[in-house]
Amino acid sequence: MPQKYKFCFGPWNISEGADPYGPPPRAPKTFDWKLEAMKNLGFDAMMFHDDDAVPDIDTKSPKQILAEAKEVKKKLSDAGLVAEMVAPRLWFSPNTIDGAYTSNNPAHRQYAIDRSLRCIEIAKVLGTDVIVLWLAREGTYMRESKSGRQSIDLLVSAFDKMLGADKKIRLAIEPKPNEPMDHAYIPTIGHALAVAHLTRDPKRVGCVIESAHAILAGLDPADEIDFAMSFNKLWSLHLNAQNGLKFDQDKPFGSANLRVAFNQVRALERNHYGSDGQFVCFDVHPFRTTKEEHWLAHLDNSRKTFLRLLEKSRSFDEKRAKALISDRDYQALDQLVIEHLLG
Ligand code: XUL
Ligand code: MN
Repeated sequence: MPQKYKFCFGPWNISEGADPYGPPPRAPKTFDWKLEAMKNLGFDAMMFHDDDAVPDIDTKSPKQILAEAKEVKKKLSDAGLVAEMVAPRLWFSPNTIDGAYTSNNPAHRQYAIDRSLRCIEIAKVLGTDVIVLWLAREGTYMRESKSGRQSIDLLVSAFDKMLGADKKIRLAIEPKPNEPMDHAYIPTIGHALAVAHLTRDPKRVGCVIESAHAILAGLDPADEIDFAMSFNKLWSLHLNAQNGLKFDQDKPFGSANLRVAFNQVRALERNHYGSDGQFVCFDVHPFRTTKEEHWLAHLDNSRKTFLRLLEKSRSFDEKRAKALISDRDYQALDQLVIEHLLG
């Protein structure tokens, strides 16, 4: 049976277009507006940061946080949607200016752990066991400011506290090699899966691949997918596109390089991604110039492109490809792929 894919995005993917050089070109939309948009687009699930579910989370009591999370859960259910994951947003607070779990300030490290435990409580209410950890500021702007060895110990100790707090949750690490940091401590899927083995429950530590992050690390996202899925550790996926080694662009899926996108879809197919309930999420943003009336097109287009590439993957002449591989005629194989993509 061919895999049927389920699709997802997060409220931050309907973004206002702010960049460091000028004001946002679009005014923010409410959570309810975004939820309605997601429903109308026919997506299946929403990704959350803890404060997407409970805004201004640091000013609220645990009781209030749970009450607001319950309201969000009800809104989701009423819209026929589910929560795909919750991620602690550990990079906005003044307490995480120098990193979260690896901050040089012990009080700030404690803040990061407390906030992560609250995030787990929110995930339980929203009905997901996946906690995504994008380790935004776990790294350095200058190498001498932190010890890499101590930072790995601190990361493992933080993960252990989360795993100990709830026996069901799974931690999905989302590696990224740089931005906002010069160098991050968990830059690739290999790093994420190696660190998993230092924790108290390696079975519950896996990963999320984001296409753009893999490209920023100089890797092919399709190889990262194959690698993670060889360990059964790909629990979520952020598809998007990235034009070379620049800032993290989060372009619509397929936008920068159709062949790289095609190979990601092929890797998902051969590994039966989704058969354990995983979603295909698009961590994409509108182009900065996007007008309000076109605000959702990057999400719809990413899914459209994914589905077109799925057809391309399923109709690829595997027999011919195999024969060319046996004959070591990679020039003809290259052309076979190009002609197939050109249609
Ligand atoms: C940052 C990024 C985040 C994570 C979730 O580059 O991709 O949006 O996906 O925290
Ligand atoms: Mn992402």
